[in-house]
Amino acid sequence: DNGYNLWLNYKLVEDVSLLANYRTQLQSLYIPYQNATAKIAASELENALKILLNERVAETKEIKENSLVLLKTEDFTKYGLASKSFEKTDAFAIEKKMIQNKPVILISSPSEIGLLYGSFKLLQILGTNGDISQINIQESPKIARRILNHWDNLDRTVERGYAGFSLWDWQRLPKYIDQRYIDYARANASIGINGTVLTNVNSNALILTKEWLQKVKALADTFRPYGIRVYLTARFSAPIEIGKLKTADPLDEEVKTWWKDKANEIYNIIPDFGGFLVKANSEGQPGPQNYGRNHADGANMLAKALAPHGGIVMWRAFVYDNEVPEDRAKQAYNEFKPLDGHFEDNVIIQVKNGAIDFQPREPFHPLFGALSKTNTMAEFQITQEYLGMATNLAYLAPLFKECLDADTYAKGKNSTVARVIDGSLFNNKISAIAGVSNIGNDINWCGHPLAQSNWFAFGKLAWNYSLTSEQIAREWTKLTLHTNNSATNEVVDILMQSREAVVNYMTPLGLHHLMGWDHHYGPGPWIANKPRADWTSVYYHKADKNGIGFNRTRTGSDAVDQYQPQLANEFNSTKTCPEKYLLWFHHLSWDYRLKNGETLWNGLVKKYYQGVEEVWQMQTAWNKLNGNIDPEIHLAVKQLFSIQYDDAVMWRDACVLYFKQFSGKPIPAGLEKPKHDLKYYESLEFKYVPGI
Ligand code: BDP
Repeated sequence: DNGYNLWLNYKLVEDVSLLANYRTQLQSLYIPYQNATAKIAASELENALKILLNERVAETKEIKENSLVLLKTEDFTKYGLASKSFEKTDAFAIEKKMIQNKPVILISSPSEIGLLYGSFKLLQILGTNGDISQINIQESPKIARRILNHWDNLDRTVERGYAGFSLWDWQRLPKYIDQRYIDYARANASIGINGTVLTNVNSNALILTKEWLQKVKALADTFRPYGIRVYLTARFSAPIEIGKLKTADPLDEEVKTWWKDKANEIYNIIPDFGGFLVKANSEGQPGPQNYGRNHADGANMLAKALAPHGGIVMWRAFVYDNEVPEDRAKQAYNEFKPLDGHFEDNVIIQVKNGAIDFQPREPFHPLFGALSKTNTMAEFQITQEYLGMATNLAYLAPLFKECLDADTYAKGKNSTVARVIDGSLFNNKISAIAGVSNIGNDINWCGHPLAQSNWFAFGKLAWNYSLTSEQIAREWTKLTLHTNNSATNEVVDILMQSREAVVNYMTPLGLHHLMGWDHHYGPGPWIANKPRADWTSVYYHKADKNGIGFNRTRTGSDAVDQYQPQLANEFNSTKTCPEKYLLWFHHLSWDYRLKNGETLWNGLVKKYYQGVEEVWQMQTAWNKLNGNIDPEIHLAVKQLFSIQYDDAVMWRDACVLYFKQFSGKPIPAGLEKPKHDLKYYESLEFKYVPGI
């Protein structure tokens, strides 16, 4: 198994009685629709059932006993069914029903795409050997737009991509439709993802030219029947670069007209185009501030161009200007909070899960809940830029959920981030969630065979953020690896501890931004003296002989007060600040006592050692699974764990030795000593790491 089939890796049901039960209930298929999406649902079901049941479940022209029936709700009365209503058009139900006095399993939805989602759901139930005898489920997505962000460049390199080159073969588009595009769409539809931004946020205006839009159209046409809309990144200076205008000032009439015309052109070619994703005035990208305008001026100008066509603007809050702030964690809030209420209805502010930058652990971004009059969406990074790329295992559902489940207190208790972004807390018109894709043209899509679980988890949580990380891990494992019960438990345990292990050997106790310069792979707590202070590590950890940590309390940068008072107070005091965020919010002496009575120095060092120990545990547990997992996948992951172990030791030793210079204290007794000195780690280069 080379991993190509992802979680659509169907296999004959092994349990003989369960197989017999499935066969009895799924004897034929009835789908009275002919559009492309319905045909896909039929063929997905037929193809999968042929493998799962080792039997052909053929389509029939009328409903037979024990068939699988797919019906849109608008046709219920025709079949003598009581009417049923769903809140969302892509919702679905799967239930045992009598139709025309025949027992059937009915998948119903207001739309064909809902029928496709329901079909995939049923296949997932069968693939995890669920009971369908009394099946009765109803599902409705909580967030309307569930979007992958590809940081793919037009030359097919992928920014922060560790799984090969971009899937989009621009050179052969639009005439050549790679099977890969179809398989990509299938995988996404099977987990409810319904949007894709094809291009990098550090964008190239070329994509908006006539010739390139034809290529985009070919992809949009391919994805459409799978319910996936295409979006593009819009380079703010495009009117100058491809429009030959002298300015890109958002208040300039010619500029406004240029974008209106561009939107008209795009919608002529791609009628269901989703809209633009914009990174402006951030890391050198052009934006409205170049013309003395603010983010609302820029976003609204684009929004007005898209509005007549139903398009949206996802305007990123990941911004920082040329001035190095005292605390970068405060910048996005400072820029966007005053603009709350100034954005058009079809603008949504895309906020990273944390205020710095996709670190192994960050408290949730204070902008969540702070914009009560503005649509807000979350951006997660599925690709592991800061968590060991595609060599280290870090199952990210726990990271995603830490943010989604966090309570902002914006409207009292239970004002979770999830309720901000699903639009329910502030009654927003649009709701969305984005994940920066970890997908490339590697045979197994994501580089690390187990990193597919992160794509899967993102889709599952985007659909239903109430699922637990463990439920998702279990489902992914069974569908993908076909493990028996005890092996499933083992794999789930490995997945569930993996992200915390990475936090422990990279950035425990609230530390952040300790990674090596530019590549972001290995350790670099010593990084200093770079073009901007907030691109260095010393800016963030502030270690000196007196202690370590960023003082974001009221005696420091006061970032705590960007949160609601309950949280601000909690974070502000060492007594109540969760230890996982301790050094994020506090600068503390090396002798500070942790909750377990240890000194900060000893506790910090022990966390680093614990991280390595946890990798060793995962590695050992995985090695024992030999024989229970497909050999190709087992070997691949085994080798990756051995790399991860060495990486973890490197991170631990480099960080511990580096901080030891300041603490002046020994590594606690009983812990193995680093094999090299600090100089050795400082001299390591990562020339062969992709993405540099
Ligand atoms: C940073 C990445 C950089 C991205 C940037 C962003 O290092 O490659 O362009 O995020 O999100 O973490 O815009």
